[in-house]
Amino acid sequence: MLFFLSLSRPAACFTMEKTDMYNSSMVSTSHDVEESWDDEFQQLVQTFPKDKSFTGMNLYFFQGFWCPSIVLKAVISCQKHFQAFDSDILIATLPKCGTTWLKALTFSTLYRSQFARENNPLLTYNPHSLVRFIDYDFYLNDTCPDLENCTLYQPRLFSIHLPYASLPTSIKDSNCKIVYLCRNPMNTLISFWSFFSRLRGEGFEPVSLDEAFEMFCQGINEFGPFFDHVLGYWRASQEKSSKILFLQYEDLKEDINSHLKKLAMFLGIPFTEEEEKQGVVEEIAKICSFENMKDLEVNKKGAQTFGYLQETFSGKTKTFVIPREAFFRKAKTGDWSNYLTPSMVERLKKLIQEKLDNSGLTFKLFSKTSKDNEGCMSIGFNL
Ligand code: PAP
Repeated sequence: MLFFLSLSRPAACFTMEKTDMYNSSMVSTSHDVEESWDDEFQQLVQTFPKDKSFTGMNLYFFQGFWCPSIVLKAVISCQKHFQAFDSDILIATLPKCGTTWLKALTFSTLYRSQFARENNPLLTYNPHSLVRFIDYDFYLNDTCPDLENCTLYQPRLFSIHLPYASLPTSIKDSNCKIVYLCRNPMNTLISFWSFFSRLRGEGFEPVSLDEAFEMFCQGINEFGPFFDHVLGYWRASQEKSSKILFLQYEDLKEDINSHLKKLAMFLGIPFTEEEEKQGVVEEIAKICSFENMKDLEVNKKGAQTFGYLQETFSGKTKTFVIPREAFFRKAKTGDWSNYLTPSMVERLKKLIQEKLDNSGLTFKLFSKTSKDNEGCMSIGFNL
């Protein structure tokens, strides 16, 4: 805790300490959350189509995407109240596309001059403690939180799962920068399904892979449809390349060093010749690597709590608690080949071709680096 005692940002300090105090019995279910909604909100959501995700969570179709009930109110609040600064940096992802990794990489790159190299806070804190979600953290229990000094360092660095079209207007209209990371849909689905299967009984009741596959193809999953989310950011990044950096998990796995340089350049703080000579790029890549992060004490034990502020909607505090080790599974680029049947692959391949047609966007199904594919069945598919 020494590191945080030396900082004069009480809100962030509070966050870190609280995180370890929760346990998984505090997970809010969709049912709990919906019970806490007042009559006016209940009436409003009645107008939204409703379905259940393959994770077991209730979803509401809102502004063209499937919003998990646990964050629906937070999403509406942040759209109304969040004020972006021109200097803000926003990490945008669909769940299971590499959020944890991108948080680690962006935090380490953006703030590298603000802590000693050997004291990277990632060594003692999970990336989700260091970079908080706008939707899953700050607005979960507070309609209008004070976010002026809510991050440990400056400029402010946040994360969000919302599709581009539903971002708060001030994010789209300001000069703040967005780093978007996507992942091929086959790995996203398998990562998603495995994650929630692992959490069965801890507030989640996921379904079979067959059912999950069907729903994913229909676009019914958290913040989905998958392709709308990806294409929304892809098209925006084509129009505004200085505002949105569009990255793919598989590319990062193939060559992390060049992508770190690209990231630093985009953030306006390119690595200097001196830093490159000193091996700073390689050092950040190593600290943020899956192999390093999954073996850190902080990531092997305890639970990560989302939505930590104490003010509540209808007197209930919503929390969302995940065992930290669940964020680090296999991190392979071809793991889908161990799960999906040839007919599932064929169907998803067709869907990818149909959805990405004329967009200029392609997905890699396997990495060119054989190390990334170890343990994956090579069934020879590529797009
Ligand atoms: P979240 O939505 O729960 O935050 P997210 O971090 O987006 O999850 O994605 C998790 C995936 O990233 C996992 O992939 P897998 O299921 O295929 O294994 C996880 O293993 C992988 N991952 C986590 N940390 C890293 C890392 N440092 N480098 C590369 N991949 C990582």
